[in-house]
Amino acid sequence: NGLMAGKRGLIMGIANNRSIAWGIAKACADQGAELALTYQGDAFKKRVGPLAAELGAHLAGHCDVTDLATVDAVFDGLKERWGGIDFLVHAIAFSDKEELDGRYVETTRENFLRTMDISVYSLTAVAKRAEPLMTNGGSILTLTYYGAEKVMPHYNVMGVAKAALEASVRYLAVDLGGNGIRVNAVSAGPIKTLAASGIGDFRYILKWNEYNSPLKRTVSIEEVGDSGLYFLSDLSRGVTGEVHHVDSGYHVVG
Ligand code: 0WD
Repeated sequence: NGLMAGKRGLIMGIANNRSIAWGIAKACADQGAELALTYQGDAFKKRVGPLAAELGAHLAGHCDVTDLATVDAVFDGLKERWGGIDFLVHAIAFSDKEELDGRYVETTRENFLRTMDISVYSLTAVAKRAEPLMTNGGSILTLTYYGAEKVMPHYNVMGVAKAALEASVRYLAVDLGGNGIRVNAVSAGPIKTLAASGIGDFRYILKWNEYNSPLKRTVSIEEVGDSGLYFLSDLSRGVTGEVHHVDSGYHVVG
């Protein structure tokens, strides 16, 4: 029963119960999806383990996208366990928080490359491994932010990375479209998560969105989860290469 009945998917990027990926996982499980979750390192295993249990989800193991052997292990494990998957959520990003403050021009080459590797290349790396598992077509969803389109204070190198991520969505949509695999992004408004706590003056950004967005409030992980559900389910079967804003409408005014 439900929109996701009979569908199996991998969710990457749950750090804790405030993660956007957790909002998406809950929405999918509520609609009957069977889920596998990855975590990054033992510290997060302690948090993600109980969350997996709450949804009856499979723990698909440690995955650090900078170590492609751990990515291969996750997809090999899923092939063995399920034979294939129907959807994939990529909610992973990282940059040195020292550089999510002050001027973009100060970005170091080392952090630029690391930010691009973890926040951009990883989508292509997982899409490549998901493609052979999506034998009945599928849906891949990533998370982006308005800082890709307009300069947002402190977002800096992450804004440049999100612009490249959004371009990757379009190129992947073309590459995988022939196999019935769709690739889309949700551009979420600011939400207080672990990753967001690294961004300078984040509370100000939250308040700014609250005062200036058409809905006059920020969005929740449940709201991003419900919009994510549309992209992961067959409701959006005619949609690919899209960047969809779930931001209380901020992008029409900001
Ligand atoms: O305001 C916000 N919070 C917004 C976030 C607005 C718009 C977009 N986003 C994006 C983020 O840029 C990111 O792409 O949403 C995505 C999810 O971020 P989040 O929910 O805000 O943050 P958080 O709860 O900290 O999750 C980030 C995940 C963590 O999950 P896991 O389970 O993997 O630990 O990214 C993970 C991080 O650990 N992560 C990595 N995962 C694998 N390999 C790596 C890595 N090297 N680095 C970070």
